[in-house]
Amino acid sequence: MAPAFRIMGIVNVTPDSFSDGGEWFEREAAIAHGRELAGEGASILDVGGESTRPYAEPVALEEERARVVPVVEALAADGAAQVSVDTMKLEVARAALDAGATYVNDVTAFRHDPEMAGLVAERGCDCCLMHMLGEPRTMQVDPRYDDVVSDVKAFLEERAAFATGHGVAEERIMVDPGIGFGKTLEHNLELLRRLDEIVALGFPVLVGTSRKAFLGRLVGREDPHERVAATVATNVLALERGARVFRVHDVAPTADALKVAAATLRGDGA
Ligand code: HH2
Repeated sequence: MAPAFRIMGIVNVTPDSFSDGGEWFEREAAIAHGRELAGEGASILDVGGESTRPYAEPVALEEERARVVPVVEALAADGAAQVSVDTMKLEVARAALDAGATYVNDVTAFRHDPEMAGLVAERGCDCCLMHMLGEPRTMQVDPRYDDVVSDVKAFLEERAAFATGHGVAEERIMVDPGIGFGKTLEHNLELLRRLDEIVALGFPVLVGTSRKAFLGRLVGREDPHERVAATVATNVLALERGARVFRVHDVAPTADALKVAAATLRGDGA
């Protein structure tokens, strides 16, 4: 039987967290962090060099490539987990695939760089197509939908058709409702509540709720590090509704919770 879930551990190579350590420290810290997450049960490591947080400023191509490639190379060489690159830039994705990544996580679902679809097709790698309203700099400014679930579903269907139309094999595609990307608190909760409707598209569904602001608002926690229990709650509910891949910062508690949830739901893990 296929595993009930996979965990995608988040490996950020962005200067915010290790600002005064210089480039080498940042890189070595990211590699060590990725190894730790694989040890805790992440079967995918998602390496990103550009923040997509609301209002974040874009990072230049050369800078992003220089951040991401050495980390991808080291983690891919370990062979402990599949390595994903979290980028919307064609050239960064290509360089990461050359360095051993086998998964492209593009939060624009090939809209920023439509040639990304051809690259994924040519390399035969996995990809995630995520819904986002607008772009990171502006997406949280008054997002509106007719019906958030139907709108997101139609978008994902269209992007999956775009990908397969460019030669990406259906079994290489995962879809993601893009929690927090141009959504209010209510939109996020409705997407999670009705996630089975996204699952009905037939592609494995990935969800990324980890430490996000809407959870902080719900439980009154300003510090993202204190949103682990809130994150775990969303992931258990998403598993129950059919999600298969969970993008998280806190792999160990998520793995424990999902093991228990999967054993309860499927009776296969005890
Ligand atoms: N969320 C973020 C980044 N990439 N990719 C997918 N597929 N789904 C997501 O929900 C998702 C994503 C949020 O990124 P950011 O705000 O940059 O912070 P972090 O990477 O620490 O989560």
